[in-house]
Amino acid sequence: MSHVFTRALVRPPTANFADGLTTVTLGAPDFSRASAQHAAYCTALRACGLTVESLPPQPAYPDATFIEDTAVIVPGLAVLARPGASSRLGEVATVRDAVTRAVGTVREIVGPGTLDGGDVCEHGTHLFVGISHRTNEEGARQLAAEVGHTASTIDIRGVTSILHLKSGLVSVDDRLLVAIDALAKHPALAGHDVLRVAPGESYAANCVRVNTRVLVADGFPRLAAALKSRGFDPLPLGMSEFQKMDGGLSCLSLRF
Ligand code: CIR
Repeated sequence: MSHVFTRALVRPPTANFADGLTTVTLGAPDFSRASAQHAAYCTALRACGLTVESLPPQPAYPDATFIEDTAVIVPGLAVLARPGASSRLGEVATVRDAVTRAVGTVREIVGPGTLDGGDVCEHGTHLFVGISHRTNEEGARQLAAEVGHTASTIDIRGVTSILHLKSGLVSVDDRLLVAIDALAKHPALAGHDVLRVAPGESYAANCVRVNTRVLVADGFPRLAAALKSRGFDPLPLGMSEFQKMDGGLSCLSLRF
């Protein structure tokens, strides 16, 4: 089951978090507010029943709090990613031991493949993999071969509002996807039940199903209401400081 988890790996932001990559123009993040939001995120994961392992902050890698991008974990297997941004490549070595301890069987994406975990949307036993400015076709091909799930790619390089596929497409259960308008009509989603986020709420698309709850960014009431009406139990979390660095809820943990 792709939404049932017992553990999570996280990494709090570093004081130089604002030195990370970003394409948005929302201003510089506030470190102490980011730390508080991260702590609340960890509390929420625990409230969902997860054991949370927190890795040490990495001042050499200001984006390392977005730990999801460093690996893809499916039942019984972890695939270490190969981030497409050169400043983030070294982050993989910093999670290798923890991922190996946690999962046991570890494979990895190798060059010329590149893959950011944020481009991988696991939906039941199918993988949607975003071809983005970070993830290339070769990375997507290697991932599908390692995981053994069926896979389809979605080219998001022309969708300027999102960095990664999961910024705009997530699976909330094995039958329901949440998507931004720009992705909802993609041929790869034909035949799937898709809940479209309302105009003006596209940041909220990056919600995270964790056991009986769905973590949602605070301040996007229409998505929370739509999820409730479908029988889900949203858990709102402040994300303002991570949004300033192009990050969403899923990026802040590896769940397994
Ligand atoms: C980056 O540009 O790589 C980071 N500042 C944000 C990464 C967000 N990760 C994600 O959506 N999975």
